[in-house]
Amino acid sequence: MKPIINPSLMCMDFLDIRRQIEVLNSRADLYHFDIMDGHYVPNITLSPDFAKAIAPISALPLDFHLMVTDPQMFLEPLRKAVEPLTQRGIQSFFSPHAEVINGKGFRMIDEIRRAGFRPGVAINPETPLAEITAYLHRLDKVTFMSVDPGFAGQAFIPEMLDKVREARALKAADPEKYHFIIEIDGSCNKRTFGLLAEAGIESFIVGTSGLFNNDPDLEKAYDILMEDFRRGVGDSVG
Ligand code: S6P
Ligand code: MG
Repeated sequence: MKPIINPSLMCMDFLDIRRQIEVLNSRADLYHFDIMDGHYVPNITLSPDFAKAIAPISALPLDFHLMVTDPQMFLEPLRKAVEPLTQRGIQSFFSPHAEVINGKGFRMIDEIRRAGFRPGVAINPETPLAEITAYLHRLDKVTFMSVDPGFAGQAFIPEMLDKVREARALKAADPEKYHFIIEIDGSCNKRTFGLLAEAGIESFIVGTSGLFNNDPDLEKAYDILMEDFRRGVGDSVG
C-alpha cells in the first residue's frame, strides 16, 4: 500500500512558507496542521488565520490536529478558513483529542461532519484504544501520538505501538465496519519508519526529524525522507 505522507507545517521554515508549500504541493498527500491553545498543551503554534493564508495556495487537504480543551470553538473558524479548498472539492480533516471529547464524542463527530470535515481523533501515548472503540467505526482517521503532544523534536515512545497493532487487527477483522486511516504523530523518521509500517501505520506525519531537518533545501530533504522511508520499510519487511 502506498503510504500517506503528511508533513507537519509547524516544523516549516516560517520565513519561506510560500516556496515550501509549492515544493510540497506536488509531493505530499496532506498538510498536518497543529492547533494548540496554551492550555491543553503548554505551547501555541498555528492558528485559523494561518490556515486562511495557506488554503488558497494549498493543493492538499489540511489535516487539523486540535490540541485544545475546546475543539468546538475552532470548528467554524477553520471551516471558513478552508473554503478555498472545499470549493475545489478538497475535503480537510478535523481531529480533536479523544481525551477532551469523550462524554460528547458522538455529538462532536456529527458536528465535524456537518461542518464539512472528515472526522478523526488523536489519542495520547498512554490512552488505550478502548477509549475510542465505541465510535471508531464513525471515524475517517485515528492519529496515534507517539510523543506527548505539544512540541516537535521529542523522543519516540515505543510503548504505544501495541495499540496500533490492536487497531490494525480490528480493522482487518471487520473491513466493512471500520474504514479509519491509521496515522502516527511524533518522531517519525529513519529510525522508526520500519517499526511503524510493520505495526500497521498507513499515514506518517513527518516533522523535524523525518523531513525538515534533513537538508536546508526542502526538495533534497523530501528526497532523503522518501529514501529513508523505502530503506526503513524494506529493512523491516526483510
Ligand atoms: C506535536 C505535534 C506534532 C509535531 C510533529 C513533529 O505536538 O502534534 O504534529 O509537529 O510530531 O515531528 P518531530 O519529528 O519533530 O517529532
Ligand atoms: Mg500533530
